[in-house]
Amino acid sequence: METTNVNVNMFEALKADSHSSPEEPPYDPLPPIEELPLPPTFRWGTATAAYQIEGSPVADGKGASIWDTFSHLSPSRTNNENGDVACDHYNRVDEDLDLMASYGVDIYRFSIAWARTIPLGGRNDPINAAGIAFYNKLIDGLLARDIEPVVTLYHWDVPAALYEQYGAFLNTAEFVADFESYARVCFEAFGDRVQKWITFNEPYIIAIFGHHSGVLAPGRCTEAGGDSSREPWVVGHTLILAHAAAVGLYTRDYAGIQKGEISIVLNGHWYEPWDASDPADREAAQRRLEFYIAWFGDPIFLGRDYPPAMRTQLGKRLPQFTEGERAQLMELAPRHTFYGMNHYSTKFAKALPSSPPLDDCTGNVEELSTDKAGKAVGPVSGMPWLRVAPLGFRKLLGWIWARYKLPIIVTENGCPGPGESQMPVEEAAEDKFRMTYLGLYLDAISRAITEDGVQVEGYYVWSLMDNFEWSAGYGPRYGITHVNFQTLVRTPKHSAWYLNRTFEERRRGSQW
Ligand code: GBH
Repeated sequence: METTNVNVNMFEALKADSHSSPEEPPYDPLPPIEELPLPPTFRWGTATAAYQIEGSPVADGKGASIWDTFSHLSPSRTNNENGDVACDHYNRVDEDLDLMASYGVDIYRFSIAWARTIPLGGRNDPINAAGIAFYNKLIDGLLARDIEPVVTLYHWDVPAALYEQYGAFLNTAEFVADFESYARVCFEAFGDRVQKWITFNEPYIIAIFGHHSGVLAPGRCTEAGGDSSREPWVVGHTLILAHAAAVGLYTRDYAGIQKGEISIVLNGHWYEPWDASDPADREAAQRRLEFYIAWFGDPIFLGRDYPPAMRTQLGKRLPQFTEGERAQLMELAPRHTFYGMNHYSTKFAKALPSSPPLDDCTGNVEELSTDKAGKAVGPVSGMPWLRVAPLGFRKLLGWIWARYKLPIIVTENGCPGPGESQMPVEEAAEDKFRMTYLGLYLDAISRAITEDGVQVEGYYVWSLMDNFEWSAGYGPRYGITHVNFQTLVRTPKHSAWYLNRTFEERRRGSQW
């Protein structure tokens, strides 16, 4: 197997890179990659989402999802691209399974396309046997290669019919009933072989990016006929109750026999105060984390109401949990055995002086990429918002652990390299920037475990392969495998071998 030595200080290279652009702000030196140890039980893998890789939007009876609709709007809101072919994973599943096996992954996190299994989505709608068969083939192929399937029930692709009929998440009672029914179909069909379930991927993004800014499907916002001051909070409420319904169902009817676990994946940046000497900015950073993460984390993992800062600011626009729902959340909170954490980067939080506008969703906080002194948290990746900040990651691991006391699984982490989308495959495959990012973020996990006492159990890199990056189309490349979107040829990047080797070695570390 090919190995790549990145056990060098890449910082100089990164600095040179960022200084090639005159507008790039300075940042404090990053630590060198030490390749610190991880527990022998630590599990690693790759992650994907159905719409981003599968293609075949109508094959074998699949129904349309809101992403099929959204990616075909005119004018385009997805860079004139769509997921009709994507990585053609639907037809290349065997090749992709072999690829993962060659990387030596322990797990594979993928999502089920709801509209493949129930084309119209609803609780009285027919089940599509061919859709079930596809995921059976995938799951059996993983197990045959000794790879554990980790299944996300919902990664942003609600059946279009449910959105057309009742607005999907906007109708809490209807959506909860349909989601619970869909979850049952999945537990019945796959639960004999799947031990780790995730209900929703990133409820914050579904609520805010889908119903506040409208950048992602279904693209709602005040300017487009929605209500950014109200709808995101309704959507968040629905997601919490739909999650609870699925967890309740699983613990009642399936956990005893199938012996699996179920949780949710929350994403969020870490926030540093813009002016660390200003108490208002320090509070703003905390408040921003609560509006991002504790919005879902407190009700789900603590069985509590929304964070007090949210109640104070949002008043009646933040829905109430009924007595019965509170009791349900309290009962289910301790059933969660892990916290799924998607994390990419760190930002600065600056307190805004006046009272927030009605459609504020941040906690009255301005988010910045530089602090008061004009410094960035780290070098910029291929995405302007994504800077290399392993210390922020370590702090967020500690924040989540302190608040929820649950073992953390990092269910997504990764980045596109600067300029990577313009590179020929040979150059893109030598992805030193990504290896440096991954190496530093894995060191942060090691430090969080050994020095801060945080329990971290696994790491799933985003992503197995370059794919359809939602509104950005095929521009940003997050894969550890290069995909040529004309020929669909897959080419492993060096980071794939780096992860393979580094997990082998780190898990043999001396601490354990
Ligand atoms: C994840 O979302 C998704 O689960 C995955 O499907 C996706 O491909 C992957 O990340 C890479 O994007 O408001 O300027 O800070 C991450 C969602 C997208 C949230 C970018 C924060 C930053 C824009 N993130 N977003 S900004």
